[in-house]
Order: sequence, then C-alpha cells, then structure tokens
Amino acid sequence: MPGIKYEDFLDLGYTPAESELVCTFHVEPAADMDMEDAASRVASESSNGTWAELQVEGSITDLSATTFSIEGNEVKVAYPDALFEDGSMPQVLSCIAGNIMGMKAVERIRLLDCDWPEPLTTSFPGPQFGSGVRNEIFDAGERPITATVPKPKVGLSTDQHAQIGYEAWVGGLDLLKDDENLTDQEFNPFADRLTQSLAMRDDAQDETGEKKSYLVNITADTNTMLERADMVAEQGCEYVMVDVITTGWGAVQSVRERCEELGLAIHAHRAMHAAFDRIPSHGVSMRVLAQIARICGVDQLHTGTADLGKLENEDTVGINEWLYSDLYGMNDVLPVASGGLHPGLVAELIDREGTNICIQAGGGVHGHPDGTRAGAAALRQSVDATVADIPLEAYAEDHPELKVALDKWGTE
Ligand code: CAP
Ligand code: MG
Repeated sequence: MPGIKYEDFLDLGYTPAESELVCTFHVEPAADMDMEDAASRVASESSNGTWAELQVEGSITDLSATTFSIEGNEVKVAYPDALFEDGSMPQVLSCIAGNIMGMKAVERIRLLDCDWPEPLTTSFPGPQFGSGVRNEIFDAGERPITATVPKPKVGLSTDQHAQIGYEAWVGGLDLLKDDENLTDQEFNPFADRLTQSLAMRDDAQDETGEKKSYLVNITADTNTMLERADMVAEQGCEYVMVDVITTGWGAVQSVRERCEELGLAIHAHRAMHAAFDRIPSHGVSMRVLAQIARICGVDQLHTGTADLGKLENEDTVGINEWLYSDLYGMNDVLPVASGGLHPGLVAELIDREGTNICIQAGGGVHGHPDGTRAGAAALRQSVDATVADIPLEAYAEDHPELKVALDKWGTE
C-alpha cells in the first residue's frame, strides 16, 4: 500500500455511497493553508489519517473519509460505514467532531449538518414515544402540551417545590419540570421531591380530571441516573429529565436503554449546548446536536423559541422540521419551546412553530402578579385561545388571569 498523504483524502469527482455518512462543515483555513489542503486534512484527521505520511505494511481495511465537495467555505466529507461502531454515539463523534475541532490547519470549523445513512442510524433505537407523548401520555388533542419550571431555579424546599407544582397543575398545565441545576441537593433531595411531587400530582389529577406528569431531573453520573430512573418508574411517573449535553451521549444511551424496560419517556434539556453552537463559524450546530439527540432516543428536546424569548436561537423552525422528518421509520421528537416565554408570546410562538410542541415557561408563570396558579391558568388560556383561533386580547376579556398577564407583559 502506498503512503497515506493528505491529498489522498480529496476527490472532488467522488459520489458518496448510500451507506456513507455525509457531513457538511464550514471551514476557514489557517492563514498559511489553502482550502483544498485544509479540507483534505478535515477528512484525514477525522477518519484514519495523521500528520505524517504513513507507510503501512500489509493490507489494512481502508477507512479513509473523502472530501468530495468544496463550495466557498462549505466542505462535504463522506465517511465509510465501517469506520463507525454500531450504536455508539461517542465513537461517531470522536471521528466527525473530534480532533478536527482543534486542528491548527483551520482557523474555524463547524459541523453544520449530517446526512445520516440507514445502517448507522438504525443501529440506534431512536425515541420510544416522540411527539406521540402529547396523546399517549396526555389527551392533548391538537393543542401543544404545557410545562413550568419553578423559580427560583434552586433554593426552594421540597415542600415549597411540590406546592408550586400543585398550583401549576391545578392552574391548567400538564407538566412540572425541574430546573437544570436542581438534582439532589440538601435543601431539596431527589427522593423526597419525587414522592411529594407525585402525591401532589395525584391530587391535581383528581381535582382537574386531567392527566398530569412530572419531568424530574435525574441528571448525574450514569449509574445514579439509572437508579433514579428505576425510582421514577416504581413511583408511577411517566418521564425522566436528562441534561443531555452535560451528561454526554454515552450516558444518554444508557438511560434510553433503561427507559425502554421501564416504559419512561425522556425529556432532554440542553444546558451547555451554546458552548458548541453559539459562535456561528465554529463548533457543532444545534441542528446536529438535535439529530444526535433523536438518534440516541430522547422524546422531547429543547430547540429554542424561534427568536422569541430571552435566549439566542439557531433556526428553531428548521431544527423542528428535521425532528419531525422521516428517518427510516424512526419516531420523531417533540420540540420544547422555552426561555423567557410568557402567555403574551404564545400566539406568535404557535404561528412560528405550530402546535406539535411543548411550551415551557418559568418566569412567565410564577412572575404573574397573582401567583403561580393564576400564571398557569393564563398560560393555558393563551394556548386554548390560540388553538381555537381567538385573538389573545379577545379571549382575555372573560379570562382574568390572561388579562393580568397581558397587561403585565404585553404580546412581544
Ligand atoms: C427557562 C429555563 C430553561 C431554558 C433552557 C431557564 O426558564 O428553565 O432552562 O429555557 O434554554 O432556566 O432559563 P424561563 P433552552 O421560562 O424562566 O425563562 O430552552 O433554550 O434550551
Ligand atoms: Mg432552566
């Protein structure tokens, strides 16, 4: 076999095989490097190459990736299926988003998009329920499901937290959600919170006649997450919440496997995603992170608020469309809109994202001048009004909780 050099990874006449994973990168070459050189190094370093020309003795499996397209700064690379371990997202990412992110040959590099081939994709389970949760767990019909996260994020006692949950459920919301940095601290231990919240949940269900559930944050080391998932199922809850970026995809995969046995849905929070996706010319796009989350098998995923609300967003609508799109029969994912939302934004949010979503508001519920129950009622009223095609202001005329929320926050 001849030496393996960088040039061997570039073939602009190449057509990828159907079984190959195709990745699209934004590449800005280093000052002393031309585009073709930099693009060849992307394919090399992310598959089987290194910086030195190699003389390989005997025959080895050829696992080279191929850079087959360069258009401006957009580079497409095809990876052979045999490069990847089936069903291992950490291994896939060590290739396509690994050392290349720090190569001196590039000034900036961002993994923008992946075209996932069938053999690799179907070696993962995908979501167990996906957006089906809206009607398999709840009876939401055509409306979005709704959630709230108690604020302040941390510091509430277990009693206070569970009481807020009760108020929110009775006020009309479907889901109570833990905040990302609330797990198992002394002021509000996991086991007590789970038990007390579910007792409140049962009361709220009896009072309202509606199904209610709880997104309890099991995020921790993998073994602890699995133990917590067992507790959640034993106590009759339908969901676990996992912070998927901070735990890592290997841990998400382990949780997904256990949730299959337990019949639990997975709510994926994405704290730290912006470390990968906020700088538009570098890192890993939210689009790709969302693809990974679906393939690993989460059922609900935060994807932003289509530019409404308090946080920076990357193309929420495009990401949601990908999460709903056909992927070898794999279940879809329910997008979660969250971050600075309040009842006055709901009509515009549904206009931008549609109704197959979960709407989550923390401050926009508990910051209501008349408290959590009224805030929850206002959020639910805004959803019901919008789905019934009634303008929020008109609906507010005979829905005082919504009226107060609109007076406080307006509709922008
Ligand atoms: C929202 C939230 C969520 C963010 C996450 C918060 O609270 O609980 O964690 O929405 O961001 O802590 O900020 P508010 P994203 O409703 O009070 O803003 O959904 O973009 O992943
Ligand atoms: Mg939060």
